[in-house]
Amino acid sequence: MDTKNKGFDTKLIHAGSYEDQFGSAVTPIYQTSTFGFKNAQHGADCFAGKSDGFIYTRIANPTIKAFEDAMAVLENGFGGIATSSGMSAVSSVYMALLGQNQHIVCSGSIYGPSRGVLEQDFSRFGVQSDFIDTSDLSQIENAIKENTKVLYIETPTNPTMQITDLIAASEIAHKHGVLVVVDNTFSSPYLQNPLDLGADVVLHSITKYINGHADVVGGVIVAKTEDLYKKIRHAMVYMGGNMDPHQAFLTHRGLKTLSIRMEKAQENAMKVAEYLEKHSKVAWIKYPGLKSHPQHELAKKQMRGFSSMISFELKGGLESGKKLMDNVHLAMLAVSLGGVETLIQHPASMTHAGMSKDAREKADITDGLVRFSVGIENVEDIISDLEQALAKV
Ligand code: LCS
Repeated sequence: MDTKNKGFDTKLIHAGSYEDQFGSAVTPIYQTSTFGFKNAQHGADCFAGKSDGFIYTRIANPTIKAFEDAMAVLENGFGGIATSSGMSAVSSVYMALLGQNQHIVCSGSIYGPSRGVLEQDFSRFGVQSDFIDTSDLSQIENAIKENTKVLYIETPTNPTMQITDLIAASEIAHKHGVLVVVDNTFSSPYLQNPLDLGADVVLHSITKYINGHADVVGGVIVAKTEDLYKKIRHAMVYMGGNMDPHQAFLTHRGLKTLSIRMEKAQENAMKVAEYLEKHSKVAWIKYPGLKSHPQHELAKKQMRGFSSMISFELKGGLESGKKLMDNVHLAMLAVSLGGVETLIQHPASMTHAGMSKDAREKADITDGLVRFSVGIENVEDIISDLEQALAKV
């Protein structure tokens, strides 16, 4: 269905849906590794790109394509590329856009492995990386070098919730011929469209808000132009990082309720953030929806809501944080985020444990920081769970 001039929710439900011979309401799971050609010429034409036919599921598959097409529509890009995990999306983009003796500038506080794979693995192939506070535009300007090819931004950052001005950051990068890649996992396209704000490539761990049900690991990339789309798809296909049809089916099913899940989650998050901000045992809290957040005004301008991720530290730091995490019952002590269930975790010893303490400190990931992913349960229950756990701290 052509959803071009339709609203976001209509796009969520109908983009990437195609009629088949049975009139299926949703794209079925095409659980097949390969596709037969009509004849030798058809096979040759498929490989030469002269025919649209499917070839082999690592290259493309109807169930995966339906999800990719939906994401391309939702992010206003040329095309989507679904991947086996969020990290596969991140690595495919690095692989496609970086080479020997080339340089990437990244937000300092990004998901630990998105940084680690550059420092520990891409560095072995001569890729150079620098990590800065991209919410400070002068740091971007200063970090760009002659050989810089990519500016990689998370906004809000995981887990420090810093917001980068995407329009201004993209202007600086483009002035120097640098491509802008944005990890939009924390916002989802419901709240923010980086390609509309100047970025060239947007990616997601769909494990989070896009799928939303804590039952699939996956990723997706959306490129703004055909050229970038082809480059990144080539890297993904050759590295073998494709999503599989069952993953794509579940993810596309989860995607359809993104708006209503995100609305409820962020409404809950605002109430939880207000509760924590007033609590006498809380030392500091970062939630973009609070006026106390340093980039609250920017978040209001750039995003259509504030999502449902909160970072905070208790007075008494790590020891108090551990007590809290050991005493919550409704909130699950687990990594991941953006699902229907509330989760709590400790970045310094969990998601960002792979970073050196020095790098964590520079990126404001303190030892006492606790990260809270607010779900869509009754908010009174989430708050009373926190209340009883905080009483034990
Ligand atoms: N980008 C961001 C912003 C993430 O938060 C994650 C995972 C990834 C990429 C990688 O995605 P994955 O391969 O796991 O699908 N973040 C996690 C987190 O904060 N806790 O557990 C996983």
